[in-house]
Amino acid sequence: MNYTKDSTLRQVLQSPLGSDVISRVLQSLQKPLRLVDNPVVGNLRLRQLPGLTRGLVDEEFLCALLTLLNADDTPKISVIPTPPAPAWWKESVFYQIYPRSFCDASGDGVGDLPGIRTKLDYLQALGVDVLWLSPIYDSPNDDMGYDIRDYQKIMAEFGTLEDFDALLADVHSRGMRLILDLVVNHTSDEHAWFQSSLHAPDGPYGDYYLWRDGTPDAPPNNWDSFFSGSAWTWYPERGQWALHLFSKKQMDLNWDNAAVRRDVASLVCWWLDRGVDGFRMDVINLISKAPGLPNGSKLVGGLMGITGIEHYFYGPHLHEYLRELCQNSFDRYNVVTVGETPGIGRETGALMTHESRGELDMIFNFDQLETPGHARWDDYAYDLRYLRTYYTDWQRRYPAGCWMPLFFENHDNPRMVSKVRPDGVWRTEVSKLLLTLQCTLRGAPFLYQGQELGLGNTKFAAISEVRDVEALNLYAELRKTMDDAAALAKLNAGCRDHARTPMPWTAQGPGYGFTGGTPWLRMPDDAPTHNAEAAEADAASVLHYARAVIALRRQYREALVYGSFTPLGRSKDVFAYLRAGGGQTLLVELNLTGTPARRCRQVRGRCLLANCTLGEGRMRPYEAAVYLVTEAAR
Ligand code: TEU
Repeated sequence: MNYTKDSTLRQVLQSPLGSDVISRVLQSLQKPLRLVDNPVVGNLRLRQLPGLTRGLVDEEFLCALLTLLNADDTPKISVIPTPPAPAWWKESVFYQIYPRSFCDASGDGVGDLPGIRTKLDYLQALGVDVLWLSPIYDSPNDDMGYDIRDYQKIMAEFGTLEDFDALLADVHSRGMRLILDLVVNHTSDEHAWFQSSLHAPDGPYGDYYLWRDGTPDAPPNNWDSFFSGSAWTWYPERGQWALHLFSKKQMDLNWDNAAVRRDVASLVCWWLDRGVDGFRMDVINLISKAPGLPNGSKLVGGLMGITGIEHYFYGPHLHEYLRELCQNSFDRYNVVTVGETPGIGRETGALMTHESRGELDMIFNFDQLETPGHARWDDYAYDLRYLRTYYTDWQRRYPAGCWMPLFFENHDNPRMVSKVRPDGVWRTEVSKLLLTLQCTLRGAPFLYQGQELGLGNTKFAAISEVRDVEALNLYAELRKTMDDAAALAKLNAGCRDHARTPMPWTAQGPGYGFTGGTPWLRMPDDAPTHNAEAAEADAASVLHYARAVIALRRQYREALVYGSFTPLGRSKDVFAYLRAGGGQTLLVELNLTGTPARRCRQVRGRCLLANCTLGEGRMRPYEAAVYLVTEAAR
């Protein structure tokens, strides 16, 4: 189909990309998705939007949208409700480790690979199947390892390749698996490829990065860095600009260069030959940039918080490059791939992961991490009722040949319990409710280190306590227009260091079992009360509940992994659904509010697990329970 300004919104919705873009615009404007089902709205032509939105949707946006729509004519994946094909990674519970903050065996205050090895009993007892390590490769740590200097060397603070091999062998001996974090949209500026590209423009690596001509006072376009400022740095040595979507030391690779794609496939195979069970692939949807690197639309920049993203979040060669990489590496091994894909929605995510596509196995969508109209840096109380809308939509409309990760935390986001209850009340119940959701919806649960302890945010009292380059750059920007206290308050709302404070293993300060030295980042405020030792001793702890709900998922695998999903009830406060398979039906009932709520009376069952003492009356605040359905309600 050729889209033009005379195309109607209904026609645009037929495009996977168009559907995702319209969903995101509506979500940002806090309008219901069903708005487009209105025939009047559906018949609106694109050319009418600037007038109807008083210029909010501008001509620049329409041009960018039409370019995107006409660049990818792939039809939507049909949602035929067939049973999912079995796969080991669909049955697995994943656990993300941020190695820098997990366990320090050497005593230098930085977590390391031998330290992880000392905690494998703990992880096996938790019941997780696959460990995902955030980057462990040699790095100057400008972005804590997401700026790789040598893909085939272990970061000195973390240990050696021999330490890695020993860890992997130990993980495998326990019947567990391990995946690494693949960061190949960019490398460190200290990587040999970049140094060669910079100093030998006519050499073999001269075209490995995105270099553009210009003058030192005018970057090639208006693209922002995710980490504040321009996405361009001028290099007098080469007399050109180089692109970095992230920090100034994270240089974007030129994926249009076949030699880059060949070298990436080769380093992937090097790790797969070493026995690694797959990869989480950092910002992998950003690898294909629009030809000419055109200026970004002000509207998109406002909606997405970053100017230029429409020209690379779903680029013209993305599917082609993913398919090529899979054919030249992953497809030759029995491994799992999960793409980290900021900006990718349900329909474009299906095109990147459906089993018929020969691309990735899963992608992370991040729309559940903030409620509509909010961004990570906003200081607000997250309303859990949004999850009923979000997951009902995804569970019913994500095609059967796709599989969604189920997560609420990672190393880039504040702790979810603190977003839901900034006051800290009901923290244990909310932690258990979120774990119940993750382990009873259809998809792959991804727990993040410390979530099983119910860890919350840490209040950073001064910028000197913060380590994250994103936060430090943002603080410098904020201080141009606000005082230190206001800038810190903004930082404390969304800082990634909330999730990077080291794991507390015991109640003994100052290292709390994480280190015998001085931790590289301050320990969490929760360390004295929410540590693994205290959790082990408390039968009502989040840790014991996490073990139980993971075990439940394994016990009722036919229903909770591969089974059907049927939402129940109409109350917005209660998320109730059935999971049925293998002759078993389970009811999951969650009160998403801090006030009592009416129960779902449609089915009865025997309670298998609950996050509180169940009563006969209304549901308690944040009550979560799983029942084995014995009979339909009369
Ligand atoms: O994050 C990219 C990404 O998804 C961003 O939106 C992310 O949330 C970040 O906070 C920027 O706003 C990945 C990694 O998870 C992150 O740790 C790295 O800093 C980034 O890529 C660059 O490698």
